[in-house]
Amino acid sequence: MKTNISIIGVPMDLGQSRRGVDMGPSALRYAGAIEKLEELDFQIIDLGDIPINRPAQSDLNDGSNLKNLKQVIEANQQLGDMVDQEVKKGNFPLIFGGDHSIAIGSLAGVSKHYENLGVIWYDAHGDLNSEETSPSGNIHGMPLAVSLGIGHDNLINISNYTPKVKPENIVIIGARSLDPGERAVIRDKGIKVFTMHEIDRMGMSQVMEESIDYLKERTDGVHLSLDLDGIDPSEAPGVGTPVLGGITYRESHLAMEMLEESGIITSAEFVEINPILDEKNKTATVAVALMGSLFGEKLK
Ligand code: HAR
Ligand code: MN
Ligand code: MN
Ligand code: MN
Repeated sequence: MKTNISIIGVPMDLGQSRRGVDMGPSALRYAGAIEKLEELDFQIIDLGDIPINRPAQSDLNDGSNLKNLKQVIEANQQLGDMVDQEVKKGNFPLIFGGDHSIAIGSLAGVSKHYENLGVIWYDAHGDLNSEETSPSGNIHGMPLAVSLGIGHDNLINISNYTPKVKPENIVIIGARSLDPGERAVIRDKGIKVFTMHEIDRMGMSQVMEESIDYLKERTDGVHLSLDLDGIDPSEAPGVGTPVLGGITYRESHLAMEMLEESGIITSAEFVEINPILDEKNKTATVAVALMGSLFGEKLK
């Protein structure tokens, strides 16, 4: 029997400075995410959107330079608890962002259920900054570091344990904008990265084959964290921090199909869709198409 998919929307835009990404869950629903998954014969449990506590103005509320720290912690704690419950019930958690800071909660919820959780970070960015290295103070540039146990105490200890993931269980795909501090983390921790350079040279097929083999060997579950800015802005324009020279739609489609064939993915999130910056909901439409591939749609 197919596992049920539990959808959790996180209308969060406080992990960065441009408003609009809070509408991501609506955009995904409007683009037909649920219908697509139902067509693929999954039982969908739509848990709706979790409430986000919006401050009157952008808050630097604990004297750190982390924007909206308190709200980001609250939302991620709640998300972590919900994801945890769904995994306990045997459901597949599928999280609709929201900015990428919500990966902190997703990983907090899934990670304790696995001995060695793997993570695929499909993104133009590394999201490996900390308070010390961040050029922006935006927490959406930090979730992978936080999950490794690097960062503010109250972020790394969400759900009361740290770290959520080991560096050798991570594969970053699509990186093309890495800050100096992020490069240092990648080097020091030995994180596996397929930058756009490798995708160009090897082709997506080989990148995915190697990623899947690598994760299969060492993990017992894999969370796919898909930031739509990993895809080229010509095809996914509705994102807050577009970076030229990204992964194509076709390559992404292939990547999702190969992940589906491998059977390694046990939870996923689609983040950073900003409908205000989009062209006729194109980016959410791309995301829904990729969900289709990830969950087994093949045109025959
Ligand atoms: N690296 C930059 C920072 O930390 C930009 C991060 C942009 N992040 C995302 N997530 N969109 O991938 O501020
Ligand atoms: Mn990201
Ligand atoms: Mn990104
Ligand atoms: Mn196809």
